[in-house]
Amino acid sequence: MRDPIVAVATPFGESAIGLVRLSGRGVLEIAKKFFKTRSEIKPRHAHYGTLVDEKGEPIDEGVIVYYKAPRSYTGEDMVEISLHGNPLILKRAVDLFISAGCRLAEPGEFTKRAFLNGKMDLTQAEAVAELISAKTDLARRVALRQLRGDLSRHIKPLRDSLLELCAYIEADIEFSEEDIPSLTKDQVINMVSRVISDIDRLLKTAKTGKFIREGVKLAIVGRPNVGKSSLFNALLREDRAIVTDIEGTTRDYIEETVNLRGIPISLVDTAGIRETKDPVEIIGVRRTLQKIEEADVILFVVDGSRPLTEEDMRIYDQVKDRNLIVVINKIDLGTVIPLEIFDGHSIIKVSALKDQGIQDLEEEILKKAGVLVEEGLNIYVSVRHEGLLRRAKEVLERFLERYKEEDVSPEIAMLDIREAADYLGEIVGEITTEDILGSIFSRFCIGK
Ligand SMILES: Nc1nc2c(ncn2[C@@H]2O[C@H](COP(=O)(O)OP(=O)(O)O)[C@@H](O)[C@H]2O)c(=O)[nH]1
Ligand SMILES: [Mg+2]
Repeated sequence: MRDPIVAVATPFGESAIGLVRLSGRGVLEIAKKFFKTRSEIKPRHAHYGTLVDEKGEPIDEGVIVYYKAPRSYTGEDMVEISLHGNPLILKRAVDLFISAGCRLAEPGEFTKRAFLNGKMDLTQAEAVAELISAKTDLARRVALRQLRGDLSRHIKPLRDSLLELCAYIEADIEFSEEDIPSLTKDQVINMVSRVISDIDRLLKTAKTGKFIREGVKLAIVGRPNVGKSSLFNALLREDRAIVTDIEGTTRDYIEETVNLRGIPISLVDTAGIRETKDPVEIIGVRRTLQKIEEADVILFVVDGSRPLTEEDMRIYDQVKDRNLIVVINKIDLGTVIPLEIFDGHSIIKVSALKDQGIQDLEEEILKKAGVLVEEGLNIYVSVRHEGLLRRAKEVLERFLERYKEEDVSPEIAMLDIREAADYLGEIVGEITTEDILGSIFSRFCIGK
């Protein structure tokens, strides 16, 4: 068992209950020094008791639960003490346990230990953080499925079949003289091709997986007064941005997130990108340009009830090569502008004021972003998984290409297939390094 660690597992601030968590060698003894119960503490039982300081003075009352290894979250001996959620009390408790031999846990250290002790694999450990930070119900569902091992159940068989292939090839090398049935060239090609097509199926979920986790970035641009802020509010279904008929009202961008069918969409209402001498507005314009740069989808808004202006066209020129939706606003006033100018782009007509066409626009946003939420599909790979899947696929494709054409020596074939298997192993954490673990767990909060 590893050295004892301690942390507060609940958020900082006043709350009904705050939880202090300990894990590692001797934590029950450490806890008992400062948490006094009447009866003896039994594993998996809740015991009422008193937290006391070095002099035996009571600090708070609470409940302790002891989880004996290996039947705990981390797989080690663990103690969880629920106290009143006062930051002073919780800090005091942590300090006392530190004085008794604990060390303050690093971010994600409990979950890291759960991984190191084989309680969960790496995709499941990642899912813990995702479950905590999920911003939509879909994101929560996807995280929970990953936590339950759905992604691993797809990755592991792929890795296993590559390892099996390696074993065959290895047997061929070692017993080449003997009469052991070995794989035909076609069989090898089939096995590898099947793995590649399974990898492809997973890769197809990557884009949506990224959007489910990180959201789609959407920037609303257009000259002043076309109705950007009104559209922003209509998509948000509330009045967040100030709407006026005075030009340049929105001097800086405003950002809010809406949930479109489970995908968090972060909407940015931009300041009009116009030339100006006003120093405040200059900063707004600069920051706006940055937001436009980062956007996955851009809504270019024009006022359909008036002829297009030079300024409209100047802004259009700046964004026309991007992933763009042209929004013709104010259709309640009729449209006078020729739409051919925007040929090649999706065009959606709306009235932000009268709430017309907003649903069509929402559909188009998801389509433009490339979101593919399939009914019944329960895994969406993350950016980290995607990178490793791509590398595995590249290696296998390179191998197949050569293997089909020439006599690849079994030693070389082994190397390639082994490399691909290792990339898949890195996804689930069968293959790992301190660096990989560090970059994953440092993103966790303390106490998790
Ligand atoms: N008739 C009509 N007026 C609109 C519509 N959308 C916005 N407006 C009006 O246009 C003016 C400018 O709107 P605003 O959202 O502030 O434009 P922004 O400068 O592009 O952010 C306001 O008076 C709005 O009420 C619409 O769909 N129809
Ligand atoms: Mg505005």
